[in-house]
Amino acid sequence: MIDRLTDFVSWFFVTGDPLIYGADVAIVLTTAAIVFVLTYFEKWGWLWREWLTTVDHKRVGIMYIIASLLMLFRGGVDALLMRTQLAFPDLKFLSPEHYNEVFTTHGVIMILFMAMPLMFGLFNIAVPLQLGARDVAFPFLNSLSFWLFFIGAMLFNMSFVIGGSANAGWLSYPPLSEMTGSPGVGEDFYIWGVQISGIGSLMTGINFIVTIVKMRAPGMTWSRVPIFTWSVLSSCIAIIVAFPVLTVTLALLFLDRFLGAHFFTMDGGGNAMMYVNLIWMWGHPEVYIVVLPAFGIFSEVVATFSRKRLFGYGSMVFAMLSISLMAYFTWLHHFFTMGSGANVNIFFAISTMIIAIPTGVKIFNWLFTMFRGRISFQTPMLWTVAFIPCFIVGGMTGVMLSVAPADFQFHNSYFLIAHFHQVLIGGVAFGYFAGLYYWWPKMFGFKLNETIGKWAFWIWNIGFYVCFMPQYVVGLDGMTRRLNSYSWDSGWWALNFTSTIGGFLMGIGFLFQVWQIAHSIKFMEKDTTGDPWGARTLEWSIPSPAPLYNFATTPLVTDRDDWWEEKERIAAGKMPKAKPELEPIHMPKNSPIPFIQSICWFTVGFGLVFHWLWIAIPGFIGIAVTMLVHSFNYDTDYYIPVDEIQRTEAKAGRGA
Ligand code: HEM
Ligand SMILES: [Cu+2]
Repeated sequence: MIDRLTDFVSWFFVTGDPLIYGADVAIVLTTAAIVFVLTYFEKWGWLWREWLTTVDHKRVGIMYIIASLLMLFRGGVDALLMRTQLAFPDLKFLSPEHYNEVFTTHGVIMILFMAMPLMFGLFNIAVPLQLGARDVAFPFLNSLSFWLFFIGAMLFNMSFVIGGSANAGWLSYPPLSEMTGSPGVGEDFYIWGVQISGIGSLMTGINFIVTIVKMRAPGMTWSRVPIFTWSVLSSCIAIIVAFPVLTVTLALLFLDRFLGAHFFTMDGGGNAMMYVNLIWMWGHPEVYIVVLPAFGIFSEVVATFSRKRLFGYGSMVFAMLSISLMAYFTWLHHFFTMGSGANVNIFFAISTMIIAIPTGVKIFNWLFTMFRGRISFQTPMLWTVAFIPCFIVGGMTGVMLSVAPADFQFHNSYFLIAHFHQVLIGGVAFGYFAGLYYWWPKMFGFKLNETIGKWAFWIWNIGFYVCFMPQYVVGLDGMTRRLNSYSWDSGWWALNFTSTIGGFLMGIGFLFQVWQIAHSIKFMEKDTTGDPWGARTLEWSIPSPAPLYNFATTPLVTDRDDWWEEKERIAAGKMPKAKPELEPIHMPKNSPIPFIQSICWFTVGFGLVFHWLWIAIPGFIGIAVTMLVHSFNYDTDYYIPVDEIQRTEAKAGRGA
């Protein structure tokens, strides 16, 4: 009996590595600390009422952002572990098996559990406010989406200490990811972690499309929609087309593993390349899904900090929408080497090159916006200005990769790694940082410290180039990706060592950002204007942080940069726009169901990972029951009375 128990424990928990034991201890200590703090300060009720059950888009946004920054930390530690292993030839720091796990978790976490939620956080913070709306179209669904993402991320992260991590790469190609290649539970954690959070992403896509189409303030015609909101729309259109493909692909892979189906195995009539096609039919649009909103952020920031109207608004919108369409015709550039023949490769090579055109248009628009502007280099603008050259180089190397015959040389080399980090860090991460700095005062009512922010910015940037430029060279010199070790005679040491130094510099940059946040909270300088940057769109017309109901009265939009024009009118001595009488505001009620249902999803995922139906089935029942309960709940809304609105506005210094 005891033997069986110890066998089970050593199989169930990951053992044998000091790193893991360290993580075990850290997890137990952190959990204990959180429980202690919440109990000591009697904060459980507050946590439950104000956060876990909230349907307020602003709070959901903040939760997304906190979770994604934690994931940035974990993904970053993974990256530094790999860079440490590669700092010298023949190092034994990470075993080959462990290295496989680390690049897999790093890739999955960075894209799906860092970039996606940080992006959704910014959607939630900014879009309803830019539209002059009370909330998103479906606040309940919004909260459910968040919890599905969160629980998916937890499930995936858990595999670090329970059961073992996935190790077949961030896209889990078969046959490696089939039972024969990966008999452990790591792949199943991958499938269910990504699957559950993916369902959440799909619902967010639907939610924001409906919000943007239906909830614009009166007067906000399509040509007056703020550019960030346009970028969100183009990203969400790509989401609702791409994510169902991911769901189906993962479901088929799961059937292969769980029931011994043969969708992707060579025996039994399956085909592994089918998987590769399907996953990239989601995967390529996915990279545009995460970068389009970054383009939107850069556009807002560039206009605000140049104190000029965005140059080429119409072409910007057209470029973004055409990218979200063209994203579907390029997926095969990820495997030109598959052997599908010259004609197929030509089609996908050309379609990929064509995408460079709308991207180039955007770069010129940003430059022309800055041209003769009164530019102020505050942190959001710094990230934007750094992004432009970085993305140009990343884009050019992308075009190099799209030359199909040349790709036979570049494919799966460090040249590729350098390229995609250049667009993912220089485009996506820099963009979200710009957005985070930009909207931070709107979220919390105070700005982040600029001096520490500038340090963080420079360290990140220098680190970036030191880390990734050598990788282009070492890639051309023949170093392949996912390589855990190399020898002295390869001649790759100096480049790799330099790259590792750059990686650690970026880590230090991240620490500066953490310090910056902590410092800014401690020495908080409250922003009482609600518009600390002198910005242009509606979200800056209300107090910071925005009151629960956002706008005391629904704004009437008469211009693209409505708030800027209003400020100009007032400065010119004209009357501000007349505001309608206050009326009670219709609001959605908080609900515990999204949180509870996500726990049921977790149970389902966990049960299916271990093939324990006795856990999975109650989870399914729980999902059905919570859906039913919510369907028959008619007590979902309430009104904020006028006197309460008056009091809130007066407190924020606004006579309504
Ligand atoms: C913070 C600095 C970062 C460093 C130092 C870094 C470093 C690395 C390294 C060393 C690899 C493994 C290369 C290999 O052995 O094949 C890798 C892979 C990868 N990284 Fe990063 N990375 C960073 C940030 C990011 C970000 C921000 C993203 C996405 C938003 C990202 C996405 C990926 C992906 C998708 C892979 C491929 C994983 C795979 O091969 O399955 N990385 N990175
Ligand atoms: Cu692609």
